[in-house]
Amino acid sequence: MLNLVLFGPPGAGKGTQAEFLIEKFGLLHVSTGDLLRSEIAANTELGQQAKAFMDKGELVTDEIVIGMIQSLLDSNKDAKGIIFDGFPRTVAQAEALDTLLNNASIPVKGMLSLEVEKEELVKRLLIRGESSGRSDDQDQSIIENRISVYHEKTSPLKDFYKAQDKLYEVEGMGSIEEIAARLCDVVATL
Ligand code: B4P
Repeated sequence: MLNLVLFGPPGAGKGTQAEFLIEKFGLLHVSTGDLLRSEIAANTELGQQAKAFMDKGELVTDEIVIGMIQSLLDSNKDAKGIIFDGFPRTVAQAEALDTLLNNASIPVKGMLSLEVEKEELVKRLLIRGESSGRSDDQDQSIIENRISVYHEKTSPLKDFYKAQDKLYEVEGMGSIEEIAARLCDVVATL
């Protein structure tokens, strides 16, 4: 199974690039952000809990997110591979994912880390905020908080995967097509 972690700060292009990768390599797309937004739209109890964190630009608790991933893996055992977009975001989530996948002998093959400058991230998210209706994209201070949370809690994951020899850093500046081509080149070697 070709299991990949698509990684990067908010606005790095994870969701955008996942669309290219799922089509080219026939992978299942798992975006914890999209899953959480569906729960919010359906006004479930989980969605209500998640919304309180997401509106402030904070991470949702590990317990909620890991539970969602666990049930998703259980119901997609026949997938050709999975692209994890926006997950894991903490070391605890990465450890839980390793346990789930290693127990099933389908480990993560690689982490693709999109490298983008902070000014560009803020610019992209403010532009998306004009049309997306996403409350976490509307306000520069919430966007800045998301980027700070990324540096504090999420970026250490690069070392986690580097220690396993699975980290692939990819330039995330440039056109969407240029970046997609760089990612596809890396995935083709895995
Ligand atoms: P996500 O939905 O993952 O949102 P994100 O980090 O902002 O990334 P996204 O994928 O949406 O943006 P992208 O880079 O594709 O998470 C939202 C929230 O959910 C989190 O803050 C957190 O609260 C919660 N959450 C999610 N997963 C969690 C977890 N595992 N644990 C705890 N909490 C979790 O694209 C951004 C924009 O840039 C797009 O509009 C795109 O069009 C544009 N863009 C992309 N590439 C471009 C390029 N090359 N040039 C110009 N624009 C580009």
